[in-house]
Amino acid sequence: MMAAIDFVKEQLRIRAFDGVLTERLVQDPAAHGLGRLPHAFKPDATVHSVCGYCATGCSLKVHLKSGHAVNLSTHTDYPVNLGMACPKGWEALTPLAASDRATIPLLRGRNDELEPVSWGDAMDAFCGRFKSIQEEHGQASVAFLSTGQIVTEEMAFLGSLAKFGMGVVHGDGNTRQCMATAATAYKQSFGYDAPPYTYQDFEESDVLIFVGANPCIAHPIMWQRVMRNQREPEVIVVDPRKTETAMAATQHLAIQPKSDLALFYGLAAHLVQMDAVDQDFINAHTEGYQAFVDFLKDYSLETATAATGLDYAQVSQLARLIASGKRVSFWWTMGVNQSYEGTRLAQSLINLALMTGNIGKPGTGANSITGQCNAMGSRLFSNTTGLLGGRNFESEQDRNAVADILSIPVAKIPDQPSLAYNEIIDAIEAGTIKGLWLIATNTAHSWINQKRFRRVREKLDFLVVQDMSYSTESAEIADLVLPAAGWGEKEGVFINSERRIGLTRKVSQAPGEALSDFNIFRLIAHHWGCAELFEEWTSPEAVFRILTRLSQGMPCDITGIQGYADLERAGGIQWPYQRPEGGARLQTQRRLFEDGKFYRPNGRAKFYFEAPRAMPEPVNEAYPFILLTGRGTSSQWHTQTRTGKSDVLKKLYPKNPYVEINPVDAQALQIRPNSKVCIRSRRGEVEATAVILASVQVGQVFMPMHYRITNQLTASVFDPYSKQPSYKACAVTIHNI
Ligand SMILES: Nc1nc2c(c(=O)[nH]1)N[C@H]1C(S)=C(S)[C@@H](COP(=O)(O)OP(=O)(O)OC[C@H]3O[C@@H](n4cnc5c(=O)[nH]c(N)nc54)[C@H](O)[C@@H]3O)O[C@H]1N2
Ligand SMILES: Nc1nc2c(c(=O)[nH]1)N[C@H]1C(S)=C(S)[C@@H](COP(=O)(O)OP(=O)(O)OC[C@H]3O[C@@H](n4cnc5c(=O)[nH]c(N)nc54)[C@H](O)[C@@H]3O)O[C@H]1N2
Ligand code: SF4
Ligand SMILES: [Mo]
Repeated sequence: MMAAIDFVKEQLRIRAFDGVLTERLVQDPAAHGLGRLPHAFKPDATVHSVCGYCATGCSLKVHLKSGHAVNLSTHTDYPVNLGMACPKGWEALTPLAASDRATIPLLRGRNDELEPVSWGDAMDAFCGRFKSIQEEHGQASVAFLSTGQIVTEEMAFLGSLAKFGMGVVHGDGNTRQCMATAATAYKQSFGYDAPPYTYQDFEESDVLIFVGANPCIAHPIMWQRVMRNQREPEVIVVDPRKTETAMAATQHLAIQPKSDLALFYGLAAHLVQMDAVDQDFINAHTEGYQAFVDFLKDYSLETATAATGLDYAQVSQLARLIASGKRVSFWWTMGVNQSYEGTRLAQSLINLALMTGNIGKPGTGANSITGQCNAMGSRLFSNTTGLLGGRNFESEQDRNAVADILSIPVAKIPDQPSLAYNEIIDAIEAGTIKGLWLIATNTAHSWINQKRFRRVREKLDFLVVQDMSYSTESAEIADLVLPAAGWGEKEGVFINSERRIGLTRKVSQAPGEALSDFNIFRLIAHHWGCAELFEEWTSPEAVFRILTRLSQGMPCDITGIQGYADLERAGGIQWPYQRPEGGARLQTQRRLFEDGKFYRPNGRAKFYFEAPRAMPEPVNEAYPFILLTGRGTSSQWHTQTRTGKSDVLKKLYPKNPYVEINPVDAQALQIRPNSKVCIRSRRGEVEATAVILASVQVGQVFMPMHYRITNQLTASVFDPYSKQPSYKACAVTIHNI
């Protein structure tokens, strides 16, 4: 009886505290430091902040006037962008003032409309609905899907709150759509998810091979770094399309979609035959080479030529360049990662770097370029498929280590990894997951095979969307919308493509009652009744210090960084970073594996390989074209919830959805420029404007992902190891309307 009374008293205490906290968070944000600009900023200060769009991680200088962010300029001394920025960066402040900003929580009411509610009611709905779903269907019946676009402190908070506090078992991120392949490939080959390069490598390489990457559009400032290369480099672009990057390169290999694996195995076989390999490096630092050589006996430059549709001369010239002994670097992005055999393809590039000793030295490397501003942060600290700090949920030792560092009971840590994004969607379809929480991702536009996703959504009992904007495709179909602050309205760190941890600052007030994701998580922790686990998680910087502790002894060890001031002073810091002995100066550019030691238990990198498979959805008579998808312009970002709000950017890209088609095909189908056409796949039918361009090959068409129609066509096909969607190729037919 006493115990029951104590329990009730405790509940009342929590509720009373919650009430006060909620009131104060909403009515008097200054009480929690939410509303004020950080005290360090004078009303007319210039604040250094890292851009919140792509993974390049440029530093921007935001100028305040009377406490308001009025404009920005670039930062000449920052080692990433050296004073440059792309159109999205220049326009980074504009979306903050968009008219569709989410300013108050919305809850779907009796008449099926989303209606404004207080944060208190929103929290009651969030906790009440999710808890009752868990009571009825089990702990694992609520899941979350997060992002590579919130700060690392928020990602870690979300993953820890959901998994340790709310008993959620399954949570994944939109980084599954993007980086899972590279992460899996590195983990297997190197023993840890560790892109090895530093941006200086763009400038120090003699031969840069870009595979399935269009940095002119997607990472313009990385491309500027290539342009600064003084070594007269050969720049080779392997892409079915003659992209902006391919046009600027010294060589374009217009490969047939999804034939890359045959190309790189053919090149590897040729290098072996020519004895153009670095046998000393192979012997000292790798494992599995002989098995790889045995496997390669079926491959040659001839098989590569036959499979890819490339000229023999082109392929053999590439082989000669790789064999030349110069500094060769391999770079890849979504043309590799978003493939049904992406992991092995990424590893075919890793294998080439390893066998030629092109790793750990200036201008070399097997280098995956990341996409979103904090994709790398999510890979290490989102606590989704991997436990905090690049650990494993299955490992008792790892669970104990995390429980120890966080001072939480080890029983709170699940002993199984999360289902991947696609498996969470499958579980919703199967009826085992009933509640879903989306944070900073717009699944109802960006996920593959949208019609299926819309059908699956109907099976959810409760969908929560936490976003900056009311008008996203996902927010529109939510049961509860939690209004979030965006980039520039909160602080924390992003980790860029070269592992550089950079600080992003609060320079503007979030509108209305929108709260930073960080404070939304605090609020939820209190309402859920698990705040005692997060007593130390009081501010982003306090969490950053927790992250440094979590990194201790891991390959990403950043125990040398004491706080945000260190990051600001140093111009960002690449992981790993332990404090140098004797106070040695920090090098601003650092690459991994200079000592040839990899993270696998025996210190050696491993060769992974597997025979290429046929395309899951090849063309046929009914669907004779391969649809390629990707980035359209440097002024468009993903589902356009931010770049679609800038009048300046809107002038720089086509307003309406379009499809690019080769002139030969257009003529055969009597499609005229700018006419309306219908594109149909086995999953859907959409309309777009025809753009006739020789940059796409005959038999292929291209549609940018920024328009919501594109993913109505794509197919639910995934890489078996990384579970990343194969967005880049499906069969379609096209005709005039
Ligand atoms: N402006 C802008 N910049 C962005 C983004 C954005 O939305 N807008 N998004 C960011 C994010 S999250 C990401 S992940 C990156 C993506 O950056 P990228 O990967 O560079 O961009 P994509 O256009 O998706 O794909 C790159 C290329 O892959 C090619 N490709 C398709 N199939 C194949 C194939 O089978 N083989 C080969 N070799 N190539 C193929 C496509 O033709 C395309 O040109 O960009 C980041 N930067
Ligand atoms: N067909 C096709 N589809 C693709 C791709 C492709 O190449 N082809 N690429 C895939 C790739 S690589 C990616 S990364 C995904 C991207 O897909 P998404 O992540 O779904 O796209 P975004 O538009 O970036 O969505 C981010 C959402 O977060 C919100 N937001 C921004 N900042 C914040 C914040 O600080 N807090 C909160 N709570 N919300 C915020 C934005 O308003 C927006 O709604 O798309 C994938 N989809
Ligand atoms: S290149 Fe990327 S990080 Fe740099 S300004 Fe453009 S969007 Fe921002
Ligand atoms: Mo991405």
